[in-house]
Amino acid sequence: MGNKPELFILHTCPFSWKLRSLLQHIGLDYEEVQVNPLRIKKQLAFSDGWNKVPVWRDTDGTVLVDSTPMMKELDAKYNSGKLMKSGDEARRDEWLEWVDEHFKRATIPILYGGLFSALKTTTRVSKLEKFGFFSKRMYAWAGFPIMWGIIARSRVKKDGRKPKQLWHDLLNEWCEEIGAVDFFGGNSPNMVDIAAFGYMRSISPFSQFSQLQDHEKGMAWYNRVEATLKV
Ligand SMILES: N[C@@H](CCC(=O)N[C@@H](CS)C(=O)NCC(=O)O)C(=O)O
Repeated sequence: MGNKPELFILHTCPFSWKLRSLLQHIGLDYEEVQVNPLRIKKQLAFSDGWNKVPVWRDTDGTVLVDSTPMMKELDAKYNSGKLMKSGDEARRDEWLEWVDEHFKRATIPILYGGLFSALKTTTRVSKLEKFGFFSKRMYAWAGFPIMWGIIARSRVKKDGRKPKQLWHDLLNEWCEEIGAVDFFGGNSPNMVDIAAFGYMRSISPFSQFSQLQDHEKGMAWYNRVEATLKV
């Protein structure tokens, strides 16, 4: 344990991006610990069997897990609960659930939904994550048939839409709900904006992000949220 709170992450994990976005938005000083994807269990042994990133460890040893509850707790503890404040709690909760459900499901298809796409993504993941020397090479080659062939292909097939179309449909629905104001939260982002932004931002290290950038309104909102980050 250090003298700063720590956030254990994988660089390419969408849930980790939600937390990083929240912490940058509220401007909290913390240490980022990038775990080795093949050593998660060992490196997160203190998480009491959770063994998934992100995990938060405070300087007093308090451990928080699971991205959405974790974001709520950190907002309450370090940001006077401002991001969860809402004049319409039912709408906030409904859309937080909507974002968690739909944006989460859309990340794998866009990154791994095509054979070439999956190969590009796993090569990039192998560079961005802290693998060991051999596991980096092994993942770049062995990871993509697994991600594409076993996980992504069936999801794309089941949905029936091209991954880009899926994202554009979601962004249409999202922007429609936001309406004429700048953010879901009104004049400033609230928890739902930050969660949605985090999922979208997790695509940004990959070339497939350009397919999201084609959505003009969605990107205008994305850029407005990005401008509120303090780092
Ligand atoms: N519900 C969790 C999901 C976290 C999650 O699935 N993280 C992935 C990386 S994106 C992970 O750590 N997987 C490792 C494993 O399941 O062994 C959250 O929102 O934090």
